[in-house]
Amino acid sequence: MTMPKGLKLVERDAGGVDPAFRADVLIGLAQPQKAVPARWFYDDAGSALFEAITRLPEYYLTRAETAILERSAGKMAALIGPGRAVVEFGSGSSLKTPLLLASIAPAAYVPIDISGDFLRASAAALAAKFPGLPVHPVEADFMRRVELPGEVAGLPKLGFFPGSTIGNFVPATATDLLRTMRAALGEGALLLIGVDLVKDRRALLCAYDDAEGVTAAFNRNLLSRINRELEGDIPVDRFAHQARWNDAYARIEMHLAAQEDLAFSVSGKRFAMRRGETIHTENSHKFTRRSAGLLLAAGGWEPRACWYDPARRFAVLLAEACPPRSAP
Ligand code: AVJ
Repeated sequence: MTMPKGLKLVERDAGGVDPAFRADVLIGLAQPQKAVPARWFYDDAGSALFEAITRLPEYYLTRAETAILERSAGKMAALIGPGRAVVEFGSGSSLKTPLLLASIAPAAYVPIDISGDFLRASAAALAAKFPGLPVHPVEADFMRRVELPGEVAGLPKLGFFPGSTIGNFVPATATDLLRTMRAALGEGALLLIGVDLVKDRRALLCAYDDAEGVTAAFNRNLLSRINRELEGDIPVDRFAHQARWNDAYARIEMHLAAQEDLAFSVSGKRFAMRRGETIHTENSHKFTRRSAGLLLAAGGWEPRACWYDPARRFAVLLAEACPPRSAP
């Protein structure tokens, strides 16, 4: 088992806080529509709450995508071929990765995650499950350009971006991210990407507003994290979780709505909110096969194949890095 300590590319200030978190929160809270980027959900508590979400009856995404990887593994493997370095963006601690690794005979596995503890735990679990597979974890924010470990430099790559995480980004940012991935993965790379599909809006709203309130806790944890890490005094329990369907952009939005006029400070800066005013915390875009294909193409990836779960709630697409643009 090859299991190096891993590359660490996440910055920390004197208090152990990523300075990009402070900057994003202070800028986001100063906007007319307050907003904090969704990637800051995933501290250790947030990552654990997300794991709980994936087990909720309402949250079909994880089960649907796992079913696709189970039932279509053979066809995927035939198109992907053996000997690639699998580079997973935002590895978390999923069950999907072993399904993929077991079917394609990869040459190495490179999980990239911003949450160091989850990264190390899942990398160690995978290395134990696949003795002989070199595992090279990278603790990094994949939104910035990630330098891959030297050990996989000569190998063809398969990017793996499951979970419909691409849906968290507005189209301009999603396109940038796909281009960044293409640049990091190199010529001849493939990308296996999961996207949640447009469907009945009630089913979508329930998936983001579950009966047990786990998604509400996940949403509110962002405020607790701000209080913990950025010297905040936000009255967390005065905020209500909201899930909304934005039809123009085909996306679920999560917000935290102030239940009364209130004020708080973060990092020594004062903020005030009126009753009903919200902090926008997440977009989760939903796709059709065509809209996903168009986004991939805009990001420099040519869609090659698409698989669905039996209920057609979710899709996994395989795309190939476009050669540098020639025609038309
Ligand atoms: C991990 C980004 C795919 O958008 O469905 C789950 C996160 N947010 N419930 C999603 C999430 C609320 C999730 N992704």
